[in-house]
Amino acid sequence: MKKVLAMVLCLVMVLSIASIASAETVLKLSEVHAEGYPTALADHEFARLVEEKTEGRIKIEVYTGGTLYGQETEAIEALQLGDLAFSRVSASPVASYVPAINAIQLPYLYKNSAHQWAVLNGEIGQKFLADIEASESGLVGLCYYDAGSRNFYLTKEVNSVADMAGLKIRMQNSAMMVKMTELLGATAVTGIGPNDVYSNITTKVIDGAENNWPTYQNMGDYEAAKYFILDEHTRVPEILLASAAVKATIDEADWAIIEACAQETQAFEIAAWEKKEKESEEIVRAAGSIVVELTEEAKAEFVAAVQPIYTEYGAGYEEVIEAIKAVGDDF
Ligand code: BDP
Repeated sequence: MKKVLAMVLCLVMVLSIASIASAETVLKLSEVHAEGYPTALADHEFARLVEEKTEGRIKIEVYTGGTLYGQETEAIEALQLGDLAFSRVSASPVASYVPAINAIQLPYLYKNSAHQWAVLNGEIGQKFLADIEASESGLVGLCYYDAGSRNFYLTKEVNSVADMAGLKIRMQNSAMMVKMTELLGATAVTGIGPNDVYSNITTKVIDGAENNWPTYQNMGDYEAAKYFILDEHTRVPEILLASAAVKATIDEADWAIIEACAQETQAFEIAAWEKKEKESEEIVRAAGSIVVELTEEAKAEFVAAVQPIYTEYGAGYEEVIEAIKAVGDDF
């Protein structure tokens, strides 16, 4: 009798272990930045929180350095197909699938970082984030992260809009950003993932690119293009995206945990961002990068040159653009 009981107990244990194992859902997250970059740190924190708060039911594997998808448009399409669960991407390529997102990343829209964050974490920004899912793009926006401001970096010195003429500049896969480059008189080159910018500068396929201090430094691009033009043309936030198709397979309560964990990582990323932004600036300056501070007149020329974007990409969003600008009165 005892033997039978022991066997039954054993069987129960084996079966329950098996059911625990099969109840674990493993989801992938794709990231173009290397380990240690602020967004990559946030991805891992997100994975850690989700595993902890779902008590191991959901495990997120983070793939950094663009190893899963080298271009964010590829990752976004994988999310739409349900082949990928999460991807931390820049808002620029998201607008190719959810055009409304262009309204929160128009050139020279924000006065400074505080203005941008008051908008993104206020009613306007949260509505745009929710619109990603409502647009039926197959994408779900979980939270915004910081990416500072973007600036051109080139192999040639630029002090005015006229100096931009004819330069071949790698831009993100975004029609609006391409248009902006053209309005400045340069030629936009798309289809190059951020990890391939350095090699394309050294082989002279492009004369440079544009990005924030951390990407310029972390990707090593500062070693190929030493002029960093502080024109601060855009403030493009990062977005942690999820796949709507994958969301549909997850228990509702667990999805609520996922959403809350994503929100929780925002402050974590912003803290890491602030530290990295300073460090990167110091590194590139020490390495001999030439930082061009545009004169007020030159900056005004850049701002004026890109204004047609507001008519083309801001059409239908006039009121919200005014509201975004009005938030800036407090800063
Ligand atoms: C960086 C963003 C990254 C983009 C990259 C780019 O963090 O998500 O992929 O720019 O220019 O600032 O492609």
